[in-house]
Amino acid sequence: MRVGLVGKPNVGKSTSFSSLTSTPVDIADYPFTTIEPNIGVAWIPVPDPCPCHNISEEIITTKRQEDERGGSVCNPKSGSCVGFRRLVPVTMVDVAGLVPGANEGRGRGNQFLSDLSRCDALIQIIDASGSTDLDGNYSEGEASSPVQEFEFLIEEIELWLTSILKQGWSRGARKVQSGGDKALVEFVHQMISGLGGSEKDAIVGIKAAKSSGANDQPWTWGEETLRSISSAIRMSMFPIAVAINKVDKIGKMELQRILEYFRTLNITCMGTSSEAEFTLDKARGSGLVSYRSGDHPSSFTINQDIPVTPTQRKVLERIREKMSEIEGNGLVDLLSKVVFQDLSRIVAYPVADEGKWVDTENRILPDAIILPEGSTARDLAYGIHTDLGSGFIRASNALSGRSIGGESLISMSDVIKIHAKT
Ligand SMILES: Nc1nc2c(ncn2[C@@H]2O[C@H](COP(=O)(O)OP(=O)(O)OP(=O)(O)O)[C@@H](O)[C@H]2O)c(=O)[nH]1
Ligand SMILES: [Mg+2]
Repeated sequence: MRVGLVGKPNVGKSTSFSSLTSTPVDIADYPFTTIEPNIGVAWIPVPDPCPCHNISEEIITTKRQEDERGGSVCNPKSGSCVGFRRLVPVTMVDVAGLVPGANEGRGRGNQFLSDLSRCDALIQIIDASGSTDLDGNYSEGEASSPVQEFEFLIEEIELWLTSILKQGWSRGARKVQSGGDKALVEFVHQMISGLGGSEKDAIVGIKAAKSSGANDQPWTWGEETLRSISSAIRMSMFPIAVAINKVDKIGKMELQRILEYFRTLNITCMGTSSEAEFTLDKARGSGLVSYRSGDHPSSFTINQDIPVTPTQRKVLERIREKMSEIEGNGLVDLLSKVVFQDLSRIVAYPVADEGKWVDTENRILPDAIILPEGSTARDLAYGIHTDLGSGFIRASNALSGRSIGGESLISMSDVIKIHAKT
């Protein structure tokens, strides 16, 4: 799972990245602070409780009541689980800012878009305060609006995709004409596969061309038709959610107005203050505050056993006051919505022993694998290891005890043992 942070320069992409991944990166109040992409891991809670809450008392040695982990008894190889709230990893990519005209070489040009290859979704960080223009420079009055920021970004990504399709389109489309739609889809698939585009994305693109009234001689298709293909491919390959950032600089009504706009477009959106979350993440790192990632940013507690200076306390209380006005639980919550709602991902827990739910080293539910909805037991096997996929014989559902075939669908929170040839 890979999610890219995009937007015009100077909006808080790197601040968001740093708070989500607890990784220090360059952050500054001018455009193009980030040039090379930052890559890190964010941890998001699985919406359903970890199956370790279903483990019978007979097979665990740790007593739940005595456990500081709120009853969780699993042993995640990575991440953690407290109170049956299991955290799974999402790779985050923070790229350079995008400016209008990037497709013609302005700013960093299109180079950075290649950095987004293989991202499953994008989160656009938008500056709610509107204090900088689309190039990220401060300007008098309202320099640019959230709507403008959103529209130009979509346009730039689509123009970039169009320019990729345009390269050798008519020659390539003519070459595959005897193969019909199937060959045309394959031709488009090849062009976008380097960016992580799938056959499904190519099918969606060709369908869009047809329904836009394109003729049945694809090699004659012009800019407009290729643009409709790009638009459909963009929506399929890079669904976009929006973080209305820097909400600490605007009023509640103004935030509601902006959110309303994106909601009518059916876009997942949330008001955020990545600067506040960044400060809280640092404060948690140094033990000053406690909170669970994904809970509301005003819900932190100031720890009593560590001395907090009056200034620190003032800053923290100011954050609490400002954040308490905001709906939604911040960046981790937004990321969870992208993964589990927009992308409909599920989580399955493979084990080596379906009776004890452990791996070969006796670790309880060590792995949590994120899969697309509609994945089969065989897909899960491939998701764990290619050898397990190619040697797949059958699987068993550890909850029901039933044996299942390779084509059986996996559901959220399934605990599965894969039987494979070694
Ligand atoms: N008030 C406020 N300032 C913020 C917030 N998030 C980021 N900033 C500030 O905005 C400026 C730009 O932040 P960055 O994270 O470097 O922005 P960026 O989008 O990565 O910028 P580029 O890499 O140049 O494209 C910095 O001064 C941040 O401190 C926020 O939520 N509120
Ligand atoms: Mg940056």
